[in-house]
Amino acid sequence: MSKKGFIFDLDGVIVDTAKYHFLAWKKLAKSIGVDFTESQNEQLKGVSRVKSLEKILAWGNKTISQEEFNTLMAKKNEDYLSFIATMNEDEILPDVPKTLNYLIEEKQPISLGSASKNARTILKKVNLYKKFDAIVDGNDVSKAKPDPEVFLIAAKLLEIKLEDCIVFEDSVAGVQAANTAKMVSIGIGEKNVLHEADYIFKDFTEISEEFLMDLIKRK
Ligand code: B16
Ligand code: MG
Repeated sequence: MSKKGFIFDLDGVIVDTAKYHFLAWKKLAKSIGVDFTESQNEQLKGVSRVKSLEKILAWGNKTISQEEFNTLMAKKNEDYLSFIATMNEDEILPDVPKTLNYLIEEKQPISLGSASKNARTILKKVNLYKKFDAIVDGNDVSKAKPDPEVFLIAAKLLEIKLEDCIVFEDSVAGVQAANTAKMVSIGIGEKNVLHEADYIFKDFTEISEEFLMDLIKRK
């Protein structure tokens, strides 16, 4: 049986923490007199904490000192951590465990590929940590999505060629990163937002075992 490398983004793919990032950024932006829209929020998905704050400041035409920047980043993370404090298995998105279990049964290597520095904490909270052969998160990379670094490291750890890797992503930046790495990109979310992906599904309930098997057998 051939092996492919299956790489999962975390926020918005495995768990719906995207809503907590949104709430925390909204609160922070409001505190400095900046507002942003839902569509601007799409541009924050998959993007590192530093890059996200830079974008919000640019939207609000704000310049601040490095010290203030660091304070705001810490504040955002504090709020975010308080939102995720009570997370448990109930917050795993539909059919994610089913998909992971199927791939494990089929002996396919699986990695996390997330921009979040909180990824390991979250995976442990929702009890999925042990399902992954490799974990690459915001602590392991120096370049944020859409740079493909996070997925390149995942492929290396799984010992799978780039073109044999399949990435599940909910963000535009992440889909672009997967495409740049010449991996198969599977968008999880809205068609009009993720149109650059090779395949798009609303969520994992739309992904059949036949489809996963076709990916495994793909030449
Ligand atoms: P943190 P993903 C990303 O995770 C989020 O989508 C993005 O909104 C967030 O800013 C980024 O992680 C950094 O997260 O502040 O926890 O380090 O979607 O790549 O799993
Ligand atoms: Mg995401």
